[in-house]
Amino acid sequence: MALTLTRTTDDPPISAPRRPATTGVLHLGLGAFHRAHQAFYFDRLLRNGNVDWGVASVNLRSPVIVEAMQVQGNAYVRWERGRDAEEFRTIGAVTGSYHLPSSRDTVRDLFCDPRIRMLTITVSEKGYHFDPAAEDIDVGDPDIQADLSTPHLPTTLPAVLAWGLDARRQSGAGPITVVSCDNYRRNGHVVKSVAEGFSRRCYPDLTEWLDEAVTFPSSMVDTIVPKVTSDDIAEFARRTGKTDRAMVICEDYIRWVIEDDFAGKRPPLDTVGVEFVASIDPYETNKLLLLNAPHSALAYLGHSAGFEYVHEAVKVPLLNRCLGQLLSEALLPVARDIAGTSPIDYGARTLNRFANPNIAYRTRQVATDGSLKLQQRVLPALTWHLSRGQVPDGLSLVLAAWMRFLSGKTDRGEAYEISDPMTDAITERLERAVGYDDAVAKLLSIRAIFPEHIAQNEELTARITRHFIGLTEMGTLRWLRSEEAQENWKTA
Ligand code: CS2
Repeated sequence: MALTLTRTTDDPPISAPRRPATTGVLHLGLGAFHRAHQAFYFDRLLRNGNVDWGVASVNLRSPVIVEAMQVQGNAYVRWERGRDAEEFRTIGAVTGSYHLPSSRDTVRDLFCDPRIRMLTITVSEKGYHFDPAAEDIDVGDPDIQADLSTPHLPTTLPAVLAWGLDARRQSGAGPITVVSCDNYRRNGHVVKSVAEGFSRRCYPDLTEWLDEAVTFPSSMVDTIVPKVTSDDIAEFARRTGKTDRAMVICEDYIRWVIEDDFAGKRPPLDTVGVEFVASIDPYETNKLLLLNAPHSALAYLGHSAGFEYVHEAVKVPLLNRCLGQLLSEALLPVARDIAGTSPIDYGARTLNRFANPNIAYRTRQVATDGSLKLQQRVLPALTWHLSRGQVPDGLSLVLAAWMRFLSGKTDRGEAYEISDPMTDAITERLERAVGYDDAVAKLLSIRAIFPEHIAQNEELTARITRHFIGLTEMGTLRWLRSEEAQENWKTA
C-alpha cells in the first residue's frame, strides 16, 4: 500500500512509558481493538499526569500477543492513519499482559486488587456465549458445559467473570464497574446476564453481591482497526528502524460513549474525550445501524465480487450507490436523534471512513461470524420496518448476500472457509436444501438467528430468494446492475 502520509509525533516509537501507571483497570481480551481503543484513552489519561488508571490486560486464549507485549515491556505503537496524515504514538498505559491459562493466580489477584475499579471487555460477539431467547448463558455450548463442570479452571468469559468476581467478593476488595466494549446491543445487559447465569449455577453466594457491588453500564465503541500484517510490521521497521510485534493500525476516527453508572470511583475519562451519558440506546442503535450494517453489506457483496478490502469495494460506483440506497431507504429511517450528531452526517462519514485508502480492512474480517453480527446490525432494522408493514429491499439484499457468502465460493469460483460459531447448523441446512427456495427457507428456519416474525414473512422470503438466485446465478455486480434487481428497489 502506498502511504502518502506526512505527520509524526515527537514520541519515539516504543519507548518506555513516561511515568509508570498504577493498575486501576483490568481488561479481558488483549486484541488489536483493545490496544487501539480503550488503551489509547487510558494512555491519554497517563499523558495528562493521571497515573491511577493503568491497564492490566488478559488474553483468555492465545499467548502470542501476550508474549509480544511482554518482550516489549508492554509498550507498543499505535499507528493512526488518516487519509493524508499519520501519527505514531507509543502506548504506555498497559501495566501488564497476561495469558489466563498460564497465569491464573495472578489474574485472580488482579480481580482482588482494591485499586482496580473498572473491568473492560473485548472478546467479540461470540465470546459472550449469550442465549438471547433465555437471556442467559448458552448452556448447550460445549465450552460453557466444560466450564460448568470445572469452574475453577474457567476459559470462557462468563466463567472467568464469575470466578474472578467471586474471588473479589471474598477478598473484600469492594465495588467494581464492568464495561463491555463489544458490538452487542445493550452490551451491559448481555455481560450482566452471562455473569449472573454462570454465578447462579456455580457460585450461588455471588449473585446478591453482583447486585450490590457491581454495575454493568453499556458502552458504544467506534474505531476501525484492521488486522496488522507482516508487511505492516516490515514497513514500520523500514520507516523507524524498530520492530514492533504488538503494534496496531487504526483510522483517525474514535469514539467511546459509556452509560454513567459506575460502582464507586469513576476514571476521569471525560477529560480525554469519552462521553458519559444517561442512556446508551440512541448511540448504540445508530452505530450498529449506520456503521456496522453497511460494513457487513459491503463485506458480503464485495467479497463475493472479488474485492479483498473494504476500501476497494466501496469505490466501485455500483456498490457505493447500493450502500447509499441501503442507508437512505432502510437504515436512516430507523436512526435515533442525538443532540449534536446528525445521523445523515454520521452515515455519510461512514462511507468516507470505509474509503480511507490507508486502512486495509479485509472484507473477510467483517464477513466472519455473520450469524451473530446480523442479529445485532440488520435484524432490528428489519423488525422495525416489518412492524410498519414495509419490507425494505436493501435489507433483503444484505441477507441474500450473506446466504450467497455461505456457499464458500466467490463469483470467480475461489474457495474460502466460513468462520462462524453456527457453521454446523448452517452447513447441515445447506447440505439438505434442494434448490434456492429451499436453501433460503432452511436458513431462515434457524431460530437461533431469525425470529419467527422474520422467518415467516412471505414477501421478505420472496425478496431474499430473488436476490439470492440473482447473486448466485449472475454474479454480484451483474445482478446489481440488472433491470430486475433495480426494479426490486423501486417496488419495496
Ligand atoms: C466491523 C467492526 O469487523 C467488523 O465486524 O464491522 O469491527 C467495525 O470496524 C467497528 O465496529 C468500527 O467501530
